[in-house]
Amino acid sequence: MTVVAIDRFRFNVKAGAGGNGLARYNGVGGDGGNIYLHARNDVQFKRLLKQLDNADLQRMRAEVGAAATQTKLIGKRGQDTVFKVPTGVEVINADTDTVIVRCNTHDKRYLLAKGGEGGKSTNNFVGQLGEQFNIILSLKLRVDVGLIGFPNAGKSTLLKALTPKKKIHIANYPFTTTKPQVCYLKYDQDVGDDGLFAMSIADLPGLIEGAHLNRGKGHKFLKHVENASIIIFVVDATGFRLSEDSTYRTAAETVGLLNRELELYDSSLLQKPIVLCINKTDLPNSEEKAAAVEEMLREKDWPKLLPEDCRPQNPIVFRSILKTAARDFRLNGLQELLREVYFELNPMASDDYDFFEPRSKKHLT
Ligand SMILES: Nc1nc2c(ncn2[C@@H]2O[C@H](COP(=O)(O)OP(=O)(O)OP(=O)(O)O)[C@@H](O)[C@H]2O)c(=O)[nH]1
Ligand SMILES: [Mg+2]
Repeated sequence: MTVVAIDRFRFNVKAGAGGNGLARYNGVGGDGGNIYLHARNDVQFKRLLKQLDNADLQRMRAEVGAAATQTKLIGKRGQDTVFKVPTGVEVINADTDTVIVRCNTHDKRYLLAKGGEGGKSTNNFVGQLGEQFNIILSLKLRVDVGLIGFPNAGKSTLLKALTPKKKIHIANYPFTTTKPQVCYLKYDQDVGDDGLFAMSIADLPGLIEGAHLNRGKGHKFLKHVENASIIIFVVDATGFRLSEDSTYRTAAETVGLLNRELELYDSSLLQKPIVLCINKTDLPNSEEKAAAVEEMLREKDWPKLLPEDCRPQNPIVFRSILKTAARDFRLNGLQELLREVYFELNPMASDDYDFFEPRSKKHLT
C-alpha cells in the first residue's frame, strides 16, 4: 500500500539571469539557464523533494550566464536545470492561481521558466533577469478506482475487504483516513495465463457537506478521482451524523449530498461509471434502509424525493448499486463488477492480451 503523504508542493522559481556584456569590446554576456520539468512515469513525488534536499528546499533555480570579459568576449551560457516530476503533475502559478502547464506526457520536457538574455548591443549590454514566480506543483493520482464517501462510511474497510492482505487503518470515528492511500486489487488467472491484471484503488479521506466550499479536508482530495476510470460511492446504510450537534443524514440523503459535492467540484466527473455501495447492511434494519435507497434511485428524478439541501442538479445514474457489509467481507460481487466495468472501458485490454504489454501500474506519489 502507498500512502500519499504529499500531493502539493510550493516552490519559488527563478531562471538564470543573463550575464552582462562588455560594451567597449562588443562582448556578449551568456544567456541565463532555463528551468524545465521532465515528466516521467517512473518518478515519485517524494523523489522530487529528494532532488532538492541538498540544495535550497522550495527553490528552483538555474545558473546565471557568465559576463563577457576582455579575455572571453562571449560569456558562457548558464546551465539549464531539469527537475524530474511524476507524469500528471499540474503546475499552478501561485501568484495568479492559474494553471501554467499539465505535465501529462511521459518523457516530455516542459519549459517552466526562461532564463534572461545575455547583455548585448540590443539591451545596452545589460544582462536580463530570468523569469521568476511562485508555483504550486499539484499531483493527481492516476488510479483505476477512487473511493468516495462521508467519514466513517466504511471506505477503508471496503478497501481492506478488496485487498485483505494489506494493513489498513480502520476505526469507528470520522476522519480516520487523513491521506489518500492506494492499494492494488489483483485478479488471478483472469487475463491470459499470467494473471497479470490488477487495478489500483485509492481510498480518500471522507467528504462532508459543503466540501466544495472547502469545509473539511475532503475537498482537496477530490482531484485524485479526476483521472480515475471508476468511482465508488460508499454510504452507511444507517446514515451519518458528524457530531452531536450536526444534522443527521439518512443514507439516501448522503447519496444526494455526495452527488452534489461531486457536481459542484467538477460535473464532468458524473460521466464516469459510478458504483454505489450501500454499506453496513449487517446492522439491524439496514437491509430495509438500503432497499429504500435503491427504490428511491429507481425514480428518474430521484433528487426531488430528498430535502432541498441534499438535492443534486444532475442526478447520477449509477452503474450498479450493491448492498455490502464490508466488515464481514460481503461485497456482493464488487470485485467482478469492477473488472467488468474496467474491460468495458478498455476493450483492448482483454482481447488478445498477450500482444500487449502488461498494464504498467502507474499511480505515482
Ligand atoms: N457493522 C459494520 N460496520 C462497519 C462496516 N464497514 C465498516 N464498519 C465500521 O465502521 C467504522 C468506520 O470504518 P472505516 O473503514 O474506518 O470508515 P471510513 O469510511 O474509511 O472512515 P474515514 O477514514 O474516517 O473517512 C469502523 O468501526 C468499521 O469497523 C460494515 O460493513 N458493517
Ligand atoms: Mg478511512
